[in-house]
Amino acid sequence: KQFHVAVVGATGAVGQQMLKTLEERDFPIASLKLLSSKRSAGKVLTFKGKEYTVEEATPESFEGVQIALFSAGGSVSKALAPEAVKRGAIVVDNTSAFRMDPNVPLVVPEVNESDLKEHNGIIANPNCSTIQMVVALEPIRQQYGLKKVIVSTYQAVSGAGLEAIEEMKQQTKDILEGNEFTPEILPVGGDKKHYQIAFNAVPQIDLFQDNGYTFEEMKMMNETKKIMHMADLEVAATCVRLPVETGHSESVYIETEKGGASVQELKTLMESSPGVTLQDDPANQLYPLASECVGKNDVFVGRIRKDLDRDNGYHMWIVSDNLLKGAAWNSVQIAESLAKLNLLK
Ligand code: 11C
Repeated sequence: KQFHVAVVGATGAVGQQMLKTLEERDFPIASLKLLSSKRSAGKVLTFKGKEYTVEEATPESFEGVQIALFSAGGSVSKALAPEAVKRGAIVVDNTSAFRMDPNVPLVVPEVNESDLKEHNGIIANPNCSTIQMVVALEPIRQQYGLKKVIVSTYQAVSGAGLEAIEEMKQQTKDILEGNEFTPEILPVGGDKKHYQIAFNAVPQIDLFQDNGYTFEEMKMMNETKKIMHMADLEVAATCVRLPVETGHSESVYIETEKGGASVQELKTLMESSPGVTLQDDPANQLYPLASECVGKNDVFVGRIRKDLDRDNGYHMWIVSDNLLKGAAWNSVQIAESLAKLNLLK
């Protein structure tokens, strides 16, 4: 069976990875529409050796589309996802527009694939930093129970789009050459101030909320509870941007319900967990690195240690390509699950 597919935001950092992933996975495509905002319409992109002209996304674009992968920003999703659904498409939305809507499943296939059955047309793809964390934590939850999660992130600039990558590269060059420069995009395009990202670490991703957390931090906390069906999970996040092009890293501390698991038991569990590659051999300096995860679909886990004070406390380092498992691959994986579960009409 083949499907009529649309990619919305095809020219963006995630959109480009979506096309690459659909191609690599050989997703069964009967027809493909590449859509974007007015600004990027007219660009020509290649898919499986064939050229496609990107069209401006309008409500009518979705006539005859069965599955639409959206990654063109929250406002585009809010305006057009319901229009796509009205025309019979199932939407996999990679923005935060619908994630916390109780009528919208928020899905990471390794964790809660069966939530797809409850969909009402829109399925939300979680935030990149949330996805890689829950892939590693779900097997631990299943085996030992999970009480508490404290995460600090070390996030790549590609999470903020192609312009942010460009800004980091240009700033690095300007600093090395001794040129003046004015930060214009990071930490957040829409905020009042902008800071240097090159040779820096910036503890702000997305806008601050009234409670002192940023929206990125709130996404990690709220989405984790929703995906894992654990409204009572204690979870706190601190999200930091680093001058890394691609690959988010996370230092994660957890407390399990049942204490007593050895580090070796957790390593063995990670080795057999779907979507996880264990890279953990301190004696040989083996641990996950952002530079090594780029272009790979898995979540890489290492540095697993027992907390020295708490028998049910563990520390680990979780790394993944934020544009792949964090975005494009998870979206395409959802599309594959929908096809497998016979949910695509
Ligand atoms: C970042 N996590 O790294 C963000 C990007 O809600 O899908 C993804 C934003 C989102 O900047």
